[in-house]
Amino acid sequence: KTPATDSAEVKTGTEKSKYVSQPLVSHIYTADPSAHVFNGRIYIYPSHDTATGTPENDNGDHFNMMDYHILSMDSVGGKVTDHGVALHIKDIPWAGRQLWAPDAAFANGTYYLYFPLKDKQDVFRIGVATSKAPEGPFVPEKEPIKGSYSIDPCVFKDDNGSHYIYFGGIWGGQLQRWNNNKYDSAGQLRKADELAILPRVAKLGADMKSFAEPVKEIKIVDAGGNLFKEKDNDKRFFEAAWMHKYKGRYYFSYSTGDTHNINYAIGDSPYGPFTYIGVLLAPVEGWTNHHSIIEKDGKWFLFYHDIELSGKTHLRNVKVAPLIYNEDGTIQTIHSQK
Ligand code: FUB
Repeated sequence: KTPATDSAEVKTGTEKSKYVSQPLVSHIYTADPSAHVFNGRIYIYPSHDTATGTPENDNGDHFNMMDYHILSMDSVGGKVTDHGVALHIKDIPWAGRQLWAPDAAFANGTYYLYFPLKDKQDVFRIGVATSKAPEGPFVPEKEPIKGSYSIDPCVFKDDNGSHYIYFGGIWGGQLQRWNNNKYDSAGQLRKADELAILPRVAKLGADMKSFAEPVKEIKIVDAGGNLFKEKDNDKRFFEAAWMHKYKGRYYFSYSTGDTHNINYAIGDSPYGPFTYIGVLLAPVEGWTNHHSIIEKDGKWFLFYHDIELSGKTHLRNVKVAPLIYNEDGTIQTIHSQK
């Protein structure tokens, strides 16, 4: 396999960039890559997909993952190291099933791994585990984060040192069961003409293991300031929140799930509102689309996944592509399909 960036066809100065990348590793299946630069090195916190034989359904039961492996590399295109099992479900006291898309952060001289997992009542919560090394192994807290729910945590550090956790996902991610931060097992998906369900954010406490405030909804609006409806399903939030900052503005990006885009919206506060801009990553091979964005040595990169290695929607492989901004701060849509 050629290194990821060497085989790139990147068109700059146009509205779109075309890029064909290679799986970063092929000895295990990996997905949902949350990338960070720690100590000058790129660390990727992915899901570890495995073929458990769980039948496929709309709740994503077939994504029945048991552990996490952390990957790292010096630079994009460099050798990728798999650091082995960083956290296993058997070591999490409150675990039911399904370790989904994680993220990580560094503070207080400690690395924190945030992970969604169903508890013993089959309700998704967000857990946290700690390590003195970015690659783990991580030791989980005995309980999930108090007040946490649903899936796909993304932890963002703002320039003033505050950390915010973004999360949520509808359908199998159960966000439709949470209204005003209260659980309703009968909670329904929205009807076509109803306003779409919104992603969530909370500031983290200084201990990085608690929410410092009640969870808030995040507004994603169109150019006219209107919230999207459920029928706007090529634009509304589904799952896979990611936050990054570029030239002082906050970029909230996310998957539209059943329409398979990664979209982005820009705002002036970590809490939003965020104004919808467009598609950042066009649909990839496979049902899910999930990404992260980092800057390394002055260049920006998008980490994402597809199913090139397996052809199966629950056995994915992570990839990376360059991310290119236009002069006005908009991002050129990445079309990764060959
Ligand atoms: O990997 C399991 C789930 O699939 C993630 O939590 C979602 O974002 C989707 O990628």
